[in-house]
Amino acid sequence: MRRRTDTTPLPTRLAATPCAPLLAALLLAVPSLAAAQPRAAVPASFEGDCASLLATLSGLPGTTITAATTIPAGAVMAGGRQVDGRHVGGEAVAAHCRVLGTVNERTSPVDGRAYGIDFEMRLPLRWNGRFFHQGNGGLDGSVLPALAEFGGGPVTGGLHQGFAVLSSNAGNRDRGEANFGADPQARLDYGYQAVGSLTPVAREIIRRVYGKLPDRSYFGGCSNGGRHALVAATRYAAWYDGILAGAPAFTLPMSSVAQLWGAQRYLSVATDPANLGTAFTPAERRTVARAILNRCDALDGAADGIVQDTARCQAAFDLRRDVPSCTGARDGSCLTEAQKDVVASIYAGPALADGRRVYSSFPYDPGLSAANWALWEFTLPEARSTFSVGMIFKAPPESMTEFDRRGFATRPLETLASYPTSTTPLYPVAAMSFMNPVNPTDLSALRDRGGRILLYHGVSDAVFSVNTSINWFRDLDAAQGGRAAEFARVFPVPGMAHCSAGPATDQFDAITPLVRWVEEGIAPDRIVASARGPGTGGALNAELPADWAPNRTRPLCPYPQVARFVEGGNLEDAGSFACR
Ligand SMILES: [Ca+2]
Repeated sequence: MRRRTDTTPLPTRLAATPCAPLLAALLLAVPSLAAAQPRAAVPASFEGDCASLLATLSGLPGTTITAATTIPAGAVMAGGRQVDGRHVGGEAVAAHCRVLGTVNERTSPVDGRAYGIDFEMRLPLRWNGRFFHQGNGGLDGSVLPALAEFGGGPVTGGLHQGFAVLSSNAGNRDRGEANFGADPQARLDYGYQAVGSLTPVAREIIRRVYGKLPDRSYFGGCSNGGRHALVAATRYAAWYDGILAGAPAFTLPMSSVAQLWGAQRYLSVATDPANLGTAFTPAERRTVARAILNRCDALDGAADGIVQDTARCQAAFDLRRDVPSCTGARDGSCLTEAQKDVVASIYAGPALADGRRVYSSFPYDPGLSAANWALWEFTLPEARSTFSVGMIFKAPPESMTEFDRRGFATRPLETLASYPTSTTPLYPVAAMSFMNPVNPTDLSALRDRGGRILLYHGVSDAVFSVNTSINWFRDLDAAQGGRAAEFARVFPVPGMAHCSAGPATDQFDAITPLVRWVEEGIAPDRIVASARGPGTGGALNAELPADWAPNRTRPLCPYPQVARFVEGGNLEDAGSFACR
């Protein structure tokens, strides 16, 4: 039975709390670290007028609510796709209230600009009793719609499933630019403190709107959003029960340094220095992808254009041996020895002269043919990593004019790799501290309260290596005496690029299996993913091989298991594959 909700503003101590520096009173409302048993959320509803929430939510400490509006059923769609600016297909998301607000509005004493943790919450009228904190990507800086959607063509979303969903700008308003790095507090907010400031506000909003705190709370995102989720798992475990981390950006500052180093390497073989993509052209990448498939495709029992057994493939494939070496001019069918050196070194990952690794290796996988792979290798190092390394991950920051788009080309790796640990009196916390999960192999607080953590990661992710997720799991498993899978699992997505795309089955619902794990104790042994081919209704993936069924399905398997073909089955159907 749905619970009728009292929407009267609660005359709690909160209403009397002055706008103290953030929310000491709310912080006291952290739930206890008890009850490790699975427990399901109980739905409730909001039956008032969304506009009334302006009054209901007044007086939240440190918080300004700026709007509360009704979003009618169908105004937002889950799934489907855009055609000529019109949404086609998908399912209508139910009516909900959209609340906009800001926490910690302030003026920076350093750069004089206005900062605030802007957020929106989407609150379903028929609520499933759960909170979903949506981590956004890149450098944050804008409030993306709080839909909690995942995968290349979302098949559902947290809002569509009835969650109350929160999204924020993580404390800066630079819309993906890095100028906020001048402000020390904005750095910390981007790293983790925006989550710490917003979570108690969101919980209190839920309590006032529905009359109770969320029964279960989830945090999910991909890329930097996956990093936010992992950071929450270590810093704010008391507030979250389920963590969904897609392509989580472990050691993001060092990943950005690795991107700059990789760009330097590509520059050495680029035929046009103004276009790094000429170092390794689309035709050349397809040649390498074919060579990988030749060696590795059948290792999983199915010659189907997907390399499921990534680990065995690394032993089976040899770039120097298996890719033809050019004997004349480069024509796309071969690589020069210099190109092979560059590509092999980038896959191996950067290391300092004394052998210390700066960033992880990457596995060979045919997904390097994807446009998204090239975007991260050739475009974003200059277009983003220069700015983020200089302005956010270095102390003191360097302005973009000083650290220009070619500034990266002349700085040695040793210099670049020293930035993320640098500090000054004005910037006393190093990027490697404020960006990373705290001791990511100690998740005992999350584990002990029955929390669960689910990672997914594209095997051809060119910026955040899937190996970082696998290495994390192996370290966690060692720390947990081989029992990490009881509360943490990693699902590699073969062929998938960064968060989506590539020759892959890249649409899936990872929220439902996580909820079932947290609330029913049923661990996810496989997640069925599907392709986005022509006619399947979702956003079209133009990079699918023509010989794949448009609606091909595959199981995503928890590492170290691999999807293996069962003799006699239909090659296009997930049911023909076993995780083992
Ligand atoms: Ca295969």
